Amino acid sequence: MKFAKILSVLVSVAFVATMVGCGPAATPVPPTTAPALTSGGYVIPVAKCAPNCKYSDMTVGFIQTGSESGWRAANTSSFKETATQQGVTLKFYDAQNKIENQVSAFHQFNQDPSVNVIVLAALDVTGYDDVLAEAKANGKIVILEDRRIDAAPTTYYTYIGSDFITEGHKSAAALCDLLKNSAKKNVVEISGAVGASAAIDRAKGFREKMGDCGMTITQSQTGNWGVPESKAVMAAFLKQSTDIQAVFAHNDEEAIGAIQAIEEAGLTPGKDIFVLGLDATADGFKYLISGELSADVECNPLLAPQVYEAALKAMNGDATLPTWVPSQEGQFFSAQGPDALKAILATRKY
Ligand code: GYE
Repeated sequence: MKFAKILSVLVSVAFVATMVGCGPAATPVPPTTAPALTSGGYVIPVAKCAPNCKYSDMTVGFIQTGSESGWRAANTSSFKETATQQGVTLKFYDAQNKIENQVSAFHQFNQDPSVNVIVLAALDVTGYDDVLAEAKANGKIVILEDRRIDAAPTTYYTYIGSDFITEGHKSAAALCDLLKNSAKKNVVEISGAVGASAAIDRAKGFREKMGDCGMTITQSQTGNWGVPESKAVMAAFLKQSTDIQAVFAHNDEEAIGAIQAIEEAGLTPGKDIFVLGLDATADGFKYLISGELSADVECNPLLAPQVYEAALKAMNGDATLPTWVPSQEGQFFSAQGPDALKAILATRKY
């Protein structure tokens, strides 16, 4: 009898203890806010001002490639002008086409407490892993503009830029059409800077479609996005062989360099050799209108409004944006005629 009495006392003490709890009352744990995760698995470093952050709360560290082309100048103006219009604080860095400069600027911005968003126009598809990891550790929002990189989508909020492979496809289709009455279809390629996703993907896209009409790339070399270097490259191609029916140039400056070399060789661009460029800048239009350039595949440099809008979404913890926002682009042909092309040019900002 005595043992049963002791046991019942112990049981009741244990129950009371759990109800009342021996120790002091547990502090209520606030409900955990699930990290804002994009579809690419990127954990958004949501800003303190969320969900009501404004452009005036945004300080962007912008890492530009350099100033290698008309396209690049338009891209830079887009970021500077839109920042002023929106009231965004912009810290602009020109890497002068050196990747080591981009990496050190990225590190500087990671260490800069005033910077909450870092925007990168990547010179190369690799080489940023360390600074991307540092940005994550330092709570910096990272957005890629213009060019993609070979990095996991867990390392950046989104990429806003062109579908360069499709631009390559369009280029092949345009040259196929221009060469439809030509028995021979030998094409020389003046490619963009080695390592740049724009050059890699345009070349890939073109090669995916050139077989549609039996085109062959007989010579290929980089013109580093510039006129003088591309002129020298085209002159060397012509010295090697004049059995060339078309030029696939990765931007307008390279196309203009090729045109100059063709004319200096006593040949007529648009008649003896068809030249295609990419970007469709004002300079490109000038040569379309003269007929020296036969086709120009557009690449949109005016990306700043979309990039700042995406950055503000990220600051406010909005995880709905896809990991890639491709640009909408067209293409233009000298066959459209000078009047029509002049009318279009008059409506364009670059
Ligand atoms: O085609 C060229 C510039 O990345 C799309 O870079 C850009 C390219 C553009 O230098 O003109």
